[in-house]
Amino acid sequence: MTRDGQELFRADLFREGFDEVRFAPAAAVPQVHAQRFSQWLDRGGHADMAWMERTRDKRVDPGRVLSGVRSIVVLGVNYWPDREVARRQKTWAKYALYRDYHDTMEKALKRAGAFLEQRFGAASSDYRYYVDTGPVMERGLAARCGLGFQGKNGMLISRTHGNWLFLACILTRLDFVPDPPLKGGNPIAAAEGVGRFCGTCRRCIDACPTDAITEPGMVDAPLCISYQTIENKDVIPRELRPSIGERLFGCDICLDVCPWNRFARTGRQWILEQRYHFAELTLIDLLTMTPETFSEVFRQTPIKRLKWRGLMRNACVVAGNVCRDREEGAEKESVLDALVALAGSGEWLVRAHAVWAVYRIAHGRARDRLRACRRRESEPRVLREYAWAEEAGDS
Ligand code: B12
Ligand code: SF4
Ligand code: SF4
Repeated sequence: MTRDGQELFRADLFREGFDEVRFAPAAAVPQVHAQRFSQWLDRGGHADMAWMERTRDKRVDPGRVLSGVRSIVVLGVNYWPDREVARRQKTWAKYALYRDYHDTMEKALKRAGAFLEQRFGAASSDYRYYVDTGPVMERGLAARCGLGFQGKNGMLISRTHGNWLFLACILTRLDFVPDPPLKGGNPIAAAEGVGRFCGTCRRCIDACPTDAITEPGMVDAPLCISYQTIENKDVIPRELRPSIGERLFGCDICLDVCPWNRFARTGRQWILEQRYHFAELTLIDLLTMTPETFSEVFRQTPIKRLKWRGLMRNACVVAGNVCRDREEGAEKESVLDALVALAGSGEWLVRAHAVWAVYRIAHGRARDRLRACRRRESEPRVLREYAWAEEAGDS
C-alpha cells in the first residue's frame, strides 16, 4: 500500500460525504479501557442489552471480529442540524431527525467497500464494516486515530464538529498507515483515556437529570434517559419518569451543555436525509396518533423501531411531566381525554403509563376519570400502577 493510494482512498470517502476519514491500528483495546468496560458490564451498566455481554471478548479485540485484521478505517458524519426548529427542540434526540442513520450510512459504507476492492484489489472477505451495531468500540477506535477524544460525558468529541458525529468503521486486512491520536491536553486524563480536553469542566455530569454518568466517561444505561426511552421495551421505572421531563426519544442533555459544541457547523448532509417534519408535532398530535399514522409519519426514521406502543408509552410519561403544573383549561382537558382513551388501549404497556400520567396530572379527579378503565383492567402490571397511584395519592 502506498501513501498516495491511502490518501486517494481518503479523498474518495470525503467525496462520498464522510466528514472524517481516519486510519487506526487494529490492536486490542488497551488494558485500562478493557478493564473499565468489564467493570461496567459486571455492574449491569448495559441493562438488558445482553448482546453487549455476549460479544464481550470481541469488543475488546478487533482480531476476534475479523481474523488477520491490520487496520481500521474510522469514519465520522456530522449531523448537527441546519434548522433552528431542529436545534432548539428538546423532545427528540437530534440524531433521530434523519432517515435512520444505520440505513443511510450502511449504503455509504457499501460504496466505501467497493473503493477498497477497486483501488487495492481487496476481496469482499478482506473487510467488514459496521455502523453502531457491530461488536466494536467505535468511540475508542476514533480516539485512537485522533478523530477526537472521549469526554466526561462518554461521547467522542471532535474539536471541529463537537459532539455531533455519527461513527462507523471498516475493519480491513489491508495495512494503512495509522493517523496519530490527538496530542496535548491533561496528561493524567490522557493516560486514563477520558476527559483529556475537558479541563476542570464537569457540566455534563452536573446536567444529567438522572445521575447516569456514574464516573467520568461512563454512562450506566439503566439510569440513562436515552436507554429508557429507546432501548428499554418494557416499563420505565417509576422513579425515573419525572426526570425524563419532555424527552420523547433519546436525550441530548449531556451533549448540548458541552462547550466543545461551539465549533459545530451544519454538516454537508450528503449521506444523511433530513426528517425534521415531526419535530413540530404537538403532544396532543402524538397522544391521539393511530398506529397507522405512526407508521406513516415515522417511516424510515429510527423512531419506527420503537413501534406505536413504545412512543405512546414515552408520550404518556412526557404528558405526565409537562401537564402536571399547567393551568386548568381546554388544553389540559384534551390531554387528559387522550390519556384516558390510552388507559383503555389494547396495549398493556401504554395503559400502565397512561394511568400514571392521569394520576400525575389530574390530582383528585384521577380516580373518577379512570373508573371505567379500572373496572375492565385485568393485567397485573397495569393494576400495579393503579394500586401504587391510589396508595401514593397523586404524586
Ligand atoms: C450501548 C450504546 C449506548 C447505550 C449505553 C451508553 C454507553 N455508556 O455506552 C445507550 C443506549 C445508553 C446509548 C446512549 C447514547 N448513544 Co450510544 N451507543 C452504544 C454502542 C452500541 C456501544 C457503546 C459501548 O460499547 N459502550 C460501553 C462503554 C463502556 O464503551 P464506550 O462508551 O465506547 O467507552 C469505552 C471505549 O471507548 C474505550 N476507550 C476510551 N478511550 C480509548 C482510547 C483507546 C486508544 C482505546 C483503544 C479505547 C478507548 O474505553 C471506554 C471504557 O471501556 C455505540 C456503538 C458502538 N458499537 O460503539 C453507540 C454510540 C456510542 N452511541 C451514540 C450516540 C449518538 C448515543 C446518544 C447520544 C443517543 C441519544 N441522543 O440519545 C446517547 C448518549 C449517551 C452517552 N452520553 O453516552 C454514538 C456516539 C457518537 C459519538 N460521537 O460519540 C455511537 C458511537 C453510535 C454511532 N455509531 O454513532 N448508547
Ligand atoms: S443522555 Fe441524558 S440521561 Fe443519559 S447520561 Fe446524558 S444527560 Fe444523562
Ligand atoms: S461538558 Fe465539559 S466535562 Fe463534559 S464532555 Fe464537555 S468539556 Fe468535558
